[in-house]
Amino acid sequence: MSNIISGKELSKTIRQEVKEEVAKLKEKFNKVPHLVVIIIGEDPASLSYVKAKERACLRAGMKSTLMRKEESITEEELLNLIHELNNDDDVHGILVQLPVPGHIDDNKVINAIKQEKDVDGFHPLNVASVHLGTPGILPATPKGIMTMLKSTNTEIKGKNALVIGRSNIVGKPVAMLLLKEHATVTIAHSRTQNMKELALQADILVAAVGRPNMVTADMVKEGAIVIDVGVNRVDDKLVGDVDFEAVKEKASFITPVPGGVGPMTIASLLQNTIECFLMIEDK
Ligand code: L34
Repeated sequence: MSNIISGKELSKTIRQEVKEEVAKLKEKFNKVPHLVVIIIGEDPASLSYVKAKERACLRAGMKSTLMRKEESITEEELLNLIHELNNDDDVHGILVQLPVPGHIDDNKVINAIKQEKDVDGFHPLNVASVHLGTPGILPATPKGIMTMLKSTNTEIKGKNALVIGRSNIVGKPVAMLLLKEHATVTIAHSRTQNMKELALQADILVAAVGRPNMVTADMVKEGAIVIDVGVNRVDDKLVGDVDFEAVKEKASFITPVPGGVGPMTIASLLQNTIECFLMIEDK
């Protein structure tokens, strides 16, 4: 029987800490961190995520601007907007919600955001920091996952960690962060042949695939910590990548969906916005 790691509860604690920090920053600098989120198009899920980000910013006492752009925006127009925001002293963080429409090259967009304003940690220099283990802005979802793991007070050092998924946003960086904490890390993906065998050895299992019920109870080692990064919509219901009901009987800790990694992504974004603010204002 497992303990549920509530991202909802843990994120509340973090958001309260952020709120207190913002109040101190306001005293010291006479301004508060300002996050600008750009969203292109009308995808309802993306819209709900960015609205949640805006709400969290405002509740923490930060400034938030949500820029909604039409699907027809050109790459050049978007890059020009980013350049303007890069040069705007009133802006500390810039986030372009992904995915962007197919006619826009997301790499160009990510590269265009000034490193100090890269609250997502997607800029190549921030990506390099994760790989080198040097200070930098960590991508929000992996950062939230590490905060959840640490909240269990179990040792990561020497444990077998399996990360299923190799995306630039989650799989690759989370593997690097686990490695930094001295886990023995394996990255599995859609072409992995002995998935079950690898999974059964994992003390820490991170599923970031985007496939409902991909991780079943027969794949999970007794006592493992299971982190579910999936956000899949099935018949209007949100489910993760893990067969939660069955797996929770075997895991020592497990994260739910909703109320797990998602809220932690948002809380970590707020922490990153403070870090960017300090890089810009506290020189
Ligand atoms: N640039 N694009 C950029 N940065 C990001 O960090 C993201 N991501 C991912 C998609 N694109 C991005 C997010 O914000 C995924 N993501 C995200 C953030 C929050 C939540 C889910 C995905 C979240 O709060 N999920 C809630 C449920 C929300 C609902 O019901 O729709 C949860 O409890 O999991």
